[in-house]
Formats: sequence, structure tokens, C-alpha cells
Amino acid sequence: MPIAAIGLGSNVGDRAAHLHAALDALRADPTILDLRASAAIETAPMGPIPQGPYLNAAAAFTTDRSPRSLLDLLHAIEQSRGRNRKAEPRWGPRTLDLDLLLYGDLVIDEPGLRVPHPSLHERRFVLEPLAAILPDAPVPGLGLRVRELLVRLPS
Ligand code: A4P
Ligand code: MG
Repeated sequence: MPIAAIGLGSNVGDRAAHLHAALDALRADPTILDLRASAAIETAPMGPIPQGPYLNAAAAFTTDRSPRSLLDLLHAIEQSRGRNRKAEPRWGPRTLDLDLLLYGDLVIDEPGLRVPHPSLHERRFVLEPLAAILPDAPVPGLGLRVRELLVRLPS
């Protein structure tokens, strides 16, 4: 089974509770096995909309779900924590954001689903937690491992 990795982020409400609930929901799902999670780190908000600081983390697991079905599960978990993406601006504050970062060695570029996540290589708040759990994972399409992308980020 492939190893999938996700990024978790929250900057509204009880941020740690949202991240813990997401990890609990994943662990409770029979298609998600051997989940490992990074520690959560506090990060300055990135992007054009002024908003509060985030807690970010990453998790990795094996799964027999397809990438599309996994994204559906992530969206359902976001909704269960009060996320309403139709009413919220892109990049804006959110209770819970779950992004699919990696899915084995697959490169996917479909409407609504791009893997590896297209911004993975330029975001410290994604790469730092991901490197804590999967430092040696190759990032398909980029020809570099997670920890190599992290050290290449401008400081
Ligand atoms: N989508 C396509 N590929 C993927 C994928 N691999 N994983 C589509 C997840 N979603 C994917 O996402 C928009 C659409 O992307 C979805 O419909 C999905 O089908 P969204 O979650 O609805 O909207 P969004 O999260 O506001 O947009 P986006 O582009 O995902 O924003 P980001 O990149 O998540 O940025 N600062 C800090 N410090 N930490 C953060 O976590 N996050 C954001 C949001 C801004 N600033 C931040 C952080
Ligand atoms: Mg998102």
C-alpha cells in the first residue's frame, strides 16, 4: 500500500483541538493504517489576508483509499470541525485545513486534485513538520527528498 502524507493547519478556535480531532478521525478510519503525526508548530500566517497565527502539523499513513477518495475523507473531516469552504475566502482563516501532500510516487494533475501539493516545496510550515516524519521521502516530479527541499528554502 502507498504511503500518503497530509498537512494540517488551523488558525480559528481551539487550534490544537481541531488538529487532534482530525488525527483521531483518521486513526478511526479502517482504510488508514500506521498513522504517524508530527508535533504541531506555531507558524506566522502566510498570504494576502491578515489573520491569526496557525498551528501546523503533518501526518503520514498507509492507505488503500484512492487519492480522490482520500481527499473526500479530508474534506468531510474539515466539515466536521466547522469548515465551510463555500462561505470562506481562499487563503482566509479556517478552523481546519487538510491538504493531501504526497501519495506514494504518484503525480496527479486533475481538476480539484494536484499531488504532490503544488505549494509543498515553497512552504516552511508544510516542509518542516513533514520532514519530522518523512525526511527521506522522494517528492515525485521534483527529484528531491523532503529534507532536501527544506534546506533549500530561503530563510
Ligand atoms: N485541491 C487540489 N489539490 C489538492 C490537494 N493536494 N490537497 C483543491 C487538498 N486540496 C487540493 O482548497 C481549494 C481546492 O484545492 C479544493 O477544492 C481542492 O479540491 P480549499 O482547502 O478549499 O481552499 P484553501 O485551503 O483556502 O486553498 P488552498 O489553495 O488549499 O490554500 P492553502 O494552500 O491551503 O493555504 N499560513 C500558515 N502559516 N499556515 C497555513 O496552514 N494556510 C493557508 C491556506 C494560508 N496561509 C497559511 C496556511
Ligand atoms: Mg486547503
